[in-house]
Amino acid sequence: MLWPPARADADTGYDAWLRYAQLTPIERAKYNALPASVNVLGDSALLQTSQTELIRGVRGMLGRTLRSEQGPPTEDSILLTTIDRLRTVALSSQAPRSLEPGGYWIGHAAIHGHDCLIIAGAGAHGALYGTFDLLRRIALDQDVSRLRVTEQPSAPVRWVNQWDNLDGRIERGYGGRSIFFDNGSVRADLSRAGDYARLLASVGINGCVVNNVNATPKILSANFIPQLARIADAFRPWGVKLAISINLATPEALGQLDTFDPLDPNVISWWNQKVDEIYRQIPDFGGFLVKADSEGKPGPSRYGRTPADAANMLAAALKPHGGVLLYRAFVYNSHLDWHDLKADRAKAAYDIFHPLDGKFAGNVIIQIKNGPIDFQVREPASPLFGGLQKTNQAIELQITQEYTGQQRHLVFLVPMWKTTLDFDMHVDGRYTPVKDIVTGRSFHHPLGGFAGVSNVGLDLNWLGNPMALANLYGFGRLAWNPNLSSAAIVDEWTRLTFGNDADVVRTIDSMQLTSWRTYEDYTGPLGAGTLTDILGSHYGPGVGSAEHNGWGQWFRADHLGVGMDRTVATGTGFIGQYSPEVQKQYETLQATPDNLLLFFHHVPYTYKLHSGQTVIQYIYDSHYEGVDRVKQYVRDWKSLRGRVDEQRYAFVLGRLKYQVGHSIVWRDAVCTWFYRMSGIPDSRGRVDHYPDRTEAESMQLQGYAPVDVVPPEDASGGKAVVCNTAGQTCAARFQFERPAGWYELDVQYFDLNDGASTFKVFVGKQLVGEWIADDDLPNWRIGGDTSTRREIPGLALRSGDEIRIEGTPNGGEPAPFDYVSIHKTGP
Ligand code: GCW
Repeated sequence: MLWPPARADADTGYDAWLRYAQLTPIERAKYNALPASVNVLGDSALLQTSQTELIRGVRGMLGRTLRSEQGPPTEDSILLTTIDRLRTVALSSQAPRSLEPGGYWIGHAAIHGHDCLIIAGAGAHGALYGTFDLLRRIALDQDVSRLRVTEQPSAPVRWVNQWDNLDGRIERGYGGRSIFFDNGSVRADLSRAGDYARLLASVGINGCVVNNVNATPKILSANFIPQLARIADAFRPWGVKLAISINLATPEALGQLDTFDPLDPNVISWWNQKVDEIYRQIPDFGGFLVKADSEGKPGPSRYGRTPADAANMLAAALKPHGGVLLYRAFVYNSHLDWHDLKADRAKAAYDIFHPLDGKFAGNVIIQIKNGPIDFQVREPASPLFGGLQKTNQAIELQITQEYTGQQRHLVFLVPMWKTTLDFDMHVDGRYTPVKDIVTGRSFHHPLGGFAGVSNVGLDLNWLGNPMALANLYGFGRLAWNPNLSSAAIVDEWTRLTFGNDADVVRTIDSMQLTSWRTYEDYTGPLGAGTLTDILGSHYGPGVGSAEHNGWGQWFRADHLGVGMDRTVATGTGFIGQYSPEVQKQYETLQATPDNLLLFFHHVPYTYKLHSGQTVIQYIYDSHYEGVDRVKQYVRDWKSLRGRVDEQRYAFVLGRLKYQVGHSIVWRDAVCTWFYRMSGIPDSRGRVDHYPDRTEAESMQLQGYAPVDVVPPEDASGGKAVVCNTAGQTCAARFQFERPAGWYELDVQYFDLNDGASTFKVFVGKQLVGEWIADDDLPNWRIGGDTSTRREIPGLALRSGDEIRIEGTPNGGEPAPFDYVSIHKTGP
């Protein structure tokens, strides 16, 4: 008998980890004893959602359509209900009596003599989460015949934040335009919002802040609230609450008052009325998120008031309706004095919020970024987690890969998040890992949890890369249970996303699990931070951009040494914000782990790491190793050809090949920069020495002209060539003078986002490569953001061959390129 193939040949990635792809016949047989009907007992809409989802999933995976029934079962059945209702039909079931909201029990019991598989939630939310749990187990090919599961979420707040602007753009979004807003209004078609809520609910996420923390007052105008209510309607069937970011100056900015002082009675009553207006239209509204006194946003400091004054005023308005107020601790002075060796941005959150501990209302939650700076590739845990014992907290994690490759680079962030969540703050000498603090366990707070900046967009695959969905999935799973391991989370995700083929699972799991370290290796060594252009896109290399300005992302490199001295003894004193036990881990060079060395200490380049290597040689070596690992990802991925649907296979392969090229750009920029700064050569002779390269500026140019690239380390030799002769094709040629053999020829060119130049490569008269530079990288300038590699493998070259690159400009893009690299691939 012929079975339909287990995988479709094309998968856009839209269904993410909820594909419900048909299982193999052997896998399916495992579920033969599953009941034929599914009963709903209870009247919540979420139970109906659960039933529809269960039918959808079972039909997809097992090819059977369960009978949809209401009320107590009249045959063997799957029963969807709440624990309270379950007691009315099955007194003897083993469902626990008390569970946290969102918790559930899955087990078997006889009801009126019928054998039932029961999913009973603490409330209807729990039944929905339990339904997704059962479906996940089936997709993972697990035995469900004797299931007995009790699960409950780690914390009540499991929210995502979207940084969507009302015009439809998303700040730091890399998956297309907003699914909520367009052109100043909420979209007419909100089907994507509903599908997003389904994805979120499937991993237990129960709230979504839909607009940018850099919030416009307009979101609260009278004609906008009904529009928000439509988004809430799209979320509601999935138990996801709508919340919004607000601008503290709104009462003034909307023109209704002449102040926004949080202690002014008119301001207080303005907010009370506004909140009432919202709840009249959105009864299950979640609450507000506030960014104030941060990066130019208005805040209570304008009136000499504190964050507690502002937060409590808003919280009081929300309280009668059950809403919460999330106030971000990302408050700092972005005009610090670089010359002041004691100045330290990392200290800001603790300095501002720790003195206010105990002053915040019960429905206020302080939302704290995992690290004290800003979503860098590696940071220590924010000391503020240990600095607020009487205040509810939530950890803010960034799913969207702002500083970690913007979804073009493969970076699975769960291991990074776990590093923070598992970090013991040793508050009062007790075991107090960050995960126990934010979930409220350590200091006995009922409120708190997780906020993930997700920034999905209209791209069919949501985040711009199907592999990046592992981060959204992982965020949800960790928020549910921060004790899950990275390996367990990624293994679930891979199986749900690509199926259970053992080679596929092993390969993708291992790529994902090593990817953060790989990215760190070629972008931000030893805790120096992501060495990107911090003044621009935060994407490509821009090593020096963090220094000599007020933003405070300094790593203080000079010709002798590198690193921020944050010690109590001689530095900024930041380390003093931690408990004594943690101070001991960071205050001395001996105790500090290598991977955070430059975050905490200033050391000479010749300083020896625990590994025995010098700092400078580590910088060089790690960058070369990082690139080698990305090259290996390409080979690993290629081994999956035919085992993953062609559409996602080709897409991911394209991204990984791009990553190889861009990791080389990163490697060369960082190594060259530190070589120039330190004057210490690479002991292995690689840095600033590229025997395979021919620089464009040294070729015979026809129409092309050399230009200096800024910063110079972002291009090989500091220069590129551009074709500025309008409407014409330019050329650059050189002679190949190496022994005959098989070679790969790589062209390093710049793909600017304001044009689509055409490139052609000839060997003698023969055209061997041709492409259009039409990618949409985040810059219109020649530099580290736009430098891109084109590989032309399998060329039989002979000494004396003329190699010619032809470039035809388009739009604002002058067909720029950097160099040609040719390396031997065969005899
Ligand atoms: O990481 C920085 C980002 C800003 C962002 C800010 C914040 C929304 O570069 O784009 O603004 O953090 O978290 O408020």
